[in-house]
Amino acid sequence: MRRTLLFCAALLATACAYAAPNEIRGTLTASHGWVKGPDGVKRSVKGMKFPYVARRVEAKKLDSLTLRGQEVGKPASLDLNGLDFQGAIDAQRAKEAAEAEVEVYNAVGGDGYGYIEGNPSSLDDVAITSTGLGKPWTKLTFGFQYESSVFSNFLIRWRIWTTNIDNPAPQNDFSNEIADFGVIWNQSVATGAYIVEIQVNQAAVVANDNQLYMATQFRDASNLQGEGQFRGDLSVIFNATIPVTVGSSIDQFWYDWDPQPDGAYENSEIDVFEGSLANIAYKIKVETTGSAFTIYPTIGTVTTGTIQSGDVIGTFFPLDGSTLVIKPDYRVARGAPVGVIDFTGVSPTKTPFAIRFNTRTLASIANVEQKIQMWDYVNSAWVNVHTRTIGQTAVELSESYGGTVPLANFVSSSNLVRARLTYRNLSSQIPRAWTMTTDQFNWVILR
Ligand SMILES: [Ca+2]
Ligand SMILES: [Ca+2]
Ligand SMILES: [Ca+2]
Repeated sequence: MRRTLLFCAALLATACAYAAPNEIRGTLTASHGWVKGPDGVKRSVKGMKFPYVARRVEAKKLDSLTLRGQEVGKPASLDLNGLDFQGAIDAQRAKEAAEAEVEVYNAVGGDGYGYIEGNPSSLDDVAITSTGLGKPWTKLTFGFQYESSVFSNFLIRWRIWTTNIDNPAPQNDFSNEIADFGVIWNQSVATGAYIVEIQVNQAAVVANDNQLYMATQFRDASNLQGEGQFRGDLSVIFNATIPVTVGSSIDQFWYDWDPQPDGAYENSEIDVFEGSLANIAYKIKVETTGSAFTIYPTIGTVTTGTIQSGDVIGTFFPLDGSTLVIKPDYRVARGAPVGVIDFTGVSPTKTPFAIRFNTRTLASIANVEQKIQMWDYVNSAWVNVHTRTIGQTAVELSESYGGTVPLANFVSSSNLVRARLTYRNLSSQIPRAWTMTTDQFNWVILR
């Protein structure tokens, strides 16, 4: 059943009042989640760092007394005549045309933002332009209204599906999920509305379907799986007065309220606003030149440890019955890795857009610390990409570099890339006769 919501007509009063530039910049760390790559494989984004810039905007509150099933009187319709949104849109487009990235969806702009009080979970249909198909996302913009006067950290979770189906209640009515990840917002903010642009290129989100269904959830930050309580003092921001300028969205959204937010979006929860547009304020940009290359090491050198069996060929493919197995060398400084393999490859570009590693490794003992590092040719230093503990069960890992060193630093003037895989035993009591097995080690470089 579709309900009609009264979206405050007072939006008009602020439609022309541009918010003062009041930017907050920082970095958000992914608490959990994954993104499905163009090859259909889910890859973890946990621990990845996303730079962001946030700005204050004005957003008007709906009268919550009119919500949820009550029929409301028809408010005065919005009169957009005479408001020059097009000028602002054209200026923004001209600015972005000069950049290497392209908008494929834009429901952000103007100043007619709004929110429903106590709405920490909603979903909107997002039709991106065909330009965005198969291209890695660079920036994602969204908004939140912070209602409490006291700040505490919260978790923002995004879930993106490509198919809307009708499942029996109370199941979610969306399938074919391409991304589900969250970040912890820990920058103290005052009560008010914020539009936030985050840089997500490290996550290498790629949509192969132009019809997306994208949910935003605000939850308790103590559950790092994104399953915490919904935060009633945070609300999704809508762009209520100007239509979607790039891509499209039907004038409706999925209001996750029945009987309370549960993170399942049902077609019985579709809602509209009376006199205002029901589009969540999202913007998506992609890198149009992006394409992914798998890079196999041309050289693999065991710089610490001795080879028991195999060679670099064993690291090309996982689960191929071919591996590189090394034994530890304890003639190293105390606490230093006892197994180190240095790999060299050739990059398809001097200016990578994203660098990811695919590995499958194990040890013959438990509690072995493993690091992946990349050589920074500019600063002549190894830079850590990922650290984890491995053991006797092989683990496949697909990890992108999400740090702050410019990716071009990792490519030499002759297009070489160097990476290092280290093994260090964390237990001092173990027998010294053990082995480290590398079944796969390669890069995926996006350009
Ligand atoms: Ca629901
Ligand atoms: Ca919509
Ligand atoms: Ca192998």
